[in-house]
Amino acid sequence: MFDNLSEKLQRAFKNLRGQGTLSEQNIQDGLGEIRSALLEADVNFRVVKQLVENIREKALGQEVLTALSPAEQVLKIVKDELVAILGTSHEKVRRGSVPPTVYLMVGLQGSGKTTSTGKLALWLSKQGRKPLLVSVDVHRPAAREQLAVVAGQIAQPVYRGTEGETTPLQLARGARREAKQTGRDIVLVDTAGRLHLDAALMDELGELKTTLEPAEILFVADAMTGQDAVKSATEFHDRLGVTGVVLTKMDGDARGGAALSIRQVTGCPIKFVGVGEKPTAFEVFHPDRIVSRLLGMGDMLSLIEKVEADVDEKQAREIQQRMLANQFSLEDFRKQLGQVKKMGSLQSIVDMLPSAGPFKDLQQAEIDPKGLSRTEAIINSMTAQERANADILNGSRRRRIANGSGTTVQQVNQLLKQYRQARDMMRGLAPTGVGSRTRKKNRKGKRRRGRSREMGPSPMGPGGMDLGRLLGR
Ligand SMILES: Nc1nc2c(ncn2[C@@H]2O[C@H](COP(=O)(O)OP(=O)(O)O)[C@@H](O)[C@H]2O)c(=O)[nH]1
Ligand SMILES: [Mg+2]
Repeated sequence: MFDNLSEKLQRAFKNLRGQGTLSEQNIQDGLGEIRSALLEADVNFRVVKQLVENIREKALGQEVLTALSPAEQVLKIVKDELVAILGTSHEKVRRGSVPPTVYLMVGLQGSGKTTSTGKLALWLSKQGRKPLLVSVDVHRPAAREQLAVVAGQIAQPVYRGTEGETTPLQLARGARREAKQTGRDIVLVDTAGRLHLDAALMDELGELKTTLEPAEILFVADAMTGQDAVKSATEFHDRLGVTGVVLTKMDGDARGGAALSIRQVTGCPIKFVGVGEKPTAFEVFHPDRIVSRLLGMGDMLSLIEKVEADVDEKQAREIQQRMLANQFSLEDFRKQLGQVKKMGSLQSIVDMLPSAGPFKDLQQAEIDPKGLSRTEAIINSMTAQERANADILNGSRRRRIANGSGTTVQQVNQLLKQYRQARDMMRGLAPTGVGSRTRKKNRKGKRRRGRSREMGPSPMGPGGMDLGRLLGR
């Protein structure tokens, strides 16, 4: 998330970086770039205007601090302003005064309400709460069934209603009664959505609000819809008084501007973000962390923890030894991919890196998890002998491997080509090149830099190996 914005902001700061002092002119230039970066990231234009104005005022009024360079000074102002918009710490969810607490999940159809209801229930249950789920979409039985399936996946109870309960209100009341009787302390109400806002839906939700007195009305917004999400957030908020926002699909190529805009335009805090389809792909929203990431500072601490926990140092060293001895086999290649997979989504790791410095090109590497699995499947279908010595892989062996791994002979050939390239590259590096700073051309002809020595053993593979190249990108 936020890739484009942080890249643009980085560029704006880079241009300022060469300056000795902050003059009105170079602030002006930098602001222009910040402005267009924010607009391109789909931040609402009014929000941008306000933000840029605030930054200008602060930057101009700023004394020239000797401890900070002009770029750092502006960076700090921008960071403070973004944090001011998003809030400094995360907002806790509320509890009702009488149990069970009720939360209403509202939003347009397809925004991720049902999915988020399940995610939130799972999250709450991990906090020691006992949720009961209920869908009040009486118009679409499939919608209610979907919630039941979601509840099953996370092993939380769902209220299905009795025969006499035909209205949203009756269903919600029924759920509340059931929660009381069965000792569930929070009822999550998944409401009906529409493709567009209409009066009937608003009346229905308004009635639910009046009767149930929910502690939270969470507006579920699809981050990918950008300014449309901001518009519907405003409408829902005006009508219902939204207490918090769940921003979904932040794992997609959302430009991220919706997050800044919704908060600024409606004043409603973002409480959670959805980062995938699985029930666990759900995070408490931490504005300060997002801002650091947005500005390309990276969440280095979380990254370091992740790398330390997941990489098998010993195995990495063994592979390195074999590389040095020119014995890098397909088996080693596979082990290495295994390590990459163990670290979870590579993209989530790449996201944590600062978008500047040695990692810059990695951000664009776009590692495809499907490609990783395919590569593993192909190598798994080989015999030990074949893995040790790729040269014996003739046509009929390749056909057998393709069949066995559910791939095509072309894909097997492609993998072998990648492997050979990787092996040859290592031959070129060994014995002195391994572990040192290496520069080489990737396929697009752009220069790409491997991990530098200062970073220690690479999580992607030992010795500054170029992962993008290994994966044939
Ligand atoms: N990638 C991704 N997909 C999501 C996320 N949240 C929901 N979805 C998907 O969005 C689609 C619509 O979600 P759903 O919960 O049915 O939306 P509803 O109509 O508002 O209830 C489904 O295919 C979900 O799997 C998310 O955070 N990331
Ligand atoms: Mg739904």
